[in-house]
Amino acid sequence: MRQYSAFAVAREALRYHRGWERAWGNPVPRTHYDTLIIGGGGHGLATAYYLAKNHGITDVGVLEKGWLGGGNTGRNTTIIRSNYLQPPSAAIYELSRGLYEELSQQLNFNIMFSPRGVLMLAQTEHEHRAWMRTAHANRLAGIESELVGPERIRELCPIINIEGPRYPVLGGLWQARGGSARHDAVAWGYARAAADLGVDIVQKCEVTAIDRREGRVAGVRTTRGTITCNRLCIVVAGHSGVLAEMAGFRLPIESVALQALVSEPIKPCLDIVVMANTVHGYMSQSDKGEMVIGGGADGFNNYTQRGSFQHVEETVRALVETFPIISRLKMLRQWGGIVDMTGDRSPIISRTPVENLFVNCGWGTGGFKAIPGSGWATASLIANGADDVAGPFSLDRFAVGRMIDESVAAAVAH
Ligand code: FAD
Ligand code: PYC
Repeated sequence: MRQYSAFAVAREALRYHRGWERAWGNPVPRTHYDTLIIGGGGHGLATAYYLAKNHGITDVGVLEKGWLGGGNTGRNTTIIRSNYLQPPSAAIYELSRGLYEELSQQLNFNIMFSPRGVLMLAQTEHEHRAWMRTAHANRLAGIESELVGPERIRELCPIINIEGPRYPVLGGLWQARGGSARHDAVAWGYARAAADLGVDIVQKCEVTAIDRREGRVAGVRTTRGTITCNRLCIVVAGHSGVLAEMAGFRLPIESVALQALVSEPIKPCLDIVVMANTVHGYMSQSDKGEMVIGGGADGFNNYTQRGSFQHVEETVRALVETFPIISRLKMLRQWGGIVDMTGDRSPIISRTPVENLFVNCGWGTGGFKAIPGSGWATASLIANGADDVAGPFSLDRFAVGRMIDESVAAAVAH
């Protein structure tokens, strides 16, 4: 693979950009791989990349039923932070945030990481206490975050209505090194770097059945033929329950729509990410000037990738209350993704009842920020059979009651 660089851009400019090669290939799927990954979202692609990069396992196929990043990875609002409460979460999200800082250089692909800072407002006494507890826990875990008061919030975000008609802003949890990145660039960057190391990325290839032999995984049947494998990892977010059923076991996952919308572009007015969880809305401004807006998840299970109308209304009402200057904006577009929710709002990275079949899911409303760390830990679990970071997120926690409760840190109403 040729390096992307300023020189490459200059060279191509001189020859009408005719010399760029494909970022990744379009291989016909082979009939056997050592390791198969189902799902070409950020987590599946990052897992493939770190299998090759960290463990030298390159006989890997990634099977994606649609296009890369066409699931939640390309539908999310790109918030990156690591200010979670419990030690296992702090470990994986901070690993991830740290990897994001270097990812453009590591992948030689500009993922437009923008550490602009993430502010989570406290608009009730209860929320204020919760963030105070999180700030203490973060300090113990070595994560930089701080509790800030209304004056500092006014400086960080002049457009905020501090007095608030219903919920005045009492303070907030500020993570200065949080931020955002370009979501589909993360998928494309991992895909390109993994393909360069020998991984086959196969799009338009839906897995329709999972074959087992004597309790072990044997392979998959797909819309492009049968493929055998030694190891299989299911990384399909909202469709995890469907794939687990194909393999003969059940997951403690519910699939619900989470939606987002963007406004028409306006001049720069917000240079941080703000989450107002009491009123159920959050907002940032994209490089194009659009206000990127989201709220809580839908209240019923479904697979529609749309979201319900009343949620748009509720979210916008909450944000107009918090940022009155957006009241005259027009909505440009709206979309939804199907998120995979666990009861404790923490992910599952685990072996399964089927030998050599692994699962990575349950990221719910918050897995974009986790892509690098999750891929790193999942690759290590697959390669070595165990991993310290992934360990606490194993499936058996639901059987023995070792929950990792992140319902507050998840920060999106469910
Ligand atoms: P996906 O990106 O969904 O990838 C799974 C892939 O599996 C899909 O491409 C799908 O086509 C494929 N697949 C499914 N079934 C099959 C099959 N049978 N065969 C082959 N392929 C199959 N997280 C944050 O950290 N910050 C945010 O600000 C944030 N905002 C969000 C806003 C919205 C509106 C949504 C919907 C989500 C948000 N999230 C956020 C959550 C985040 O997007 C997800 O947790 C993350 O993208 C999950 O990545 P993934 O790779 O696991 O899943
Ligand atoms: O996990 O920070 C998050 C998040 C914000 C919006 C959706 N998820």
